[in-house]
Amino acid sequence: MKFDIVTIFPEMVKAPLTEGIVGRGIERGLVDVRVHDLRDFTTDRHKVVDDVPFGGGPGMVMKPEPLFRAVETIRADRGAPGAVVLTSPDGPPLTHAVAERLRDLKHVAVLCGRYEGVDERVRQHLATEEISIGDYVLSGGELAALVIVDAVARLVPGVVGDAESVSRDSFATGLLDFPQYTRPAEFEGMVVPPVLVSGHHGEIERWRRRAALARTLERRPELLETSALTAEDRRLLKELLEERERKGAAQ
Ligand code: 4F9
Repeated sequence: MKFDIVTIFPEMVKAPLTEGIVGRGIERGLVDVRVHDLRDFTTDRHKVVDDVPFGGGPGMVMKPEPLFRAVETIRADRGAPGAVVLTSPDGPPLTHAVAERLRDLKHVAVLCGRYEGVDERVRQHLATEEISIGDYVLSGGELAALVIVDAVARLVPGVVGDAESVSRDSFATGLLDFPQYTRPAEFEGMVVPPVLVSGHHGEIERWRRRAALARTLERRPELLETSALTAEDRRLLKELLEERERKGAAQ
């Protein structure tokens, strides 16, 4: 999986990529990330990357030429990326499905925007899509780019050691995760649900599925509309809803 990140703060982006799971993916040769300094694609003595907005107003706007030249250089050196993503709070949100789609493209360029603005011609004629990582403003798109790279890279086979853990992750399953516990079985009076230490694998699976459904119902009910539910899941959900009814009625 190839990534090319274009930024005015290359050092901000590079360090986190050397750590953790993405770092290991890079070491193993499964992920290849190049970070490009946008200023290297300017042609003026002062390496100017932004300018005042036409029509007036506060803030600066990122100039189109350096961004177009950066992507042109990436195309020449690394081949045409399958997507040119502009990080932007105006874009559709990053989801598991978006991360899977980008993973399948094998080569993604990410342009780190800034909220004050990016010349509209970049959005219309250079970026193939915009992606937001949430409804808040960041000082720049660098952290958003890192979030995108992390979410996509961990879906590349072999990057996460345990493939089963990736396919079982919440959002991969369409549900929130079930609660996890580790030793000790009792800590300061707080106990681990006995079924988990029972060794009954069938019962453990059922308990986990029910707990995942309960948590999703409680916190993110809208996810249930798009997750793949079995007949048994629907039966459990009905049970959970009835339980909720009874508890609600008792109060
Ligand atoms: C990008 C915010 C993606 C949320 C880019 C300032 C941004 C952002 N998601 N904020 N520049």
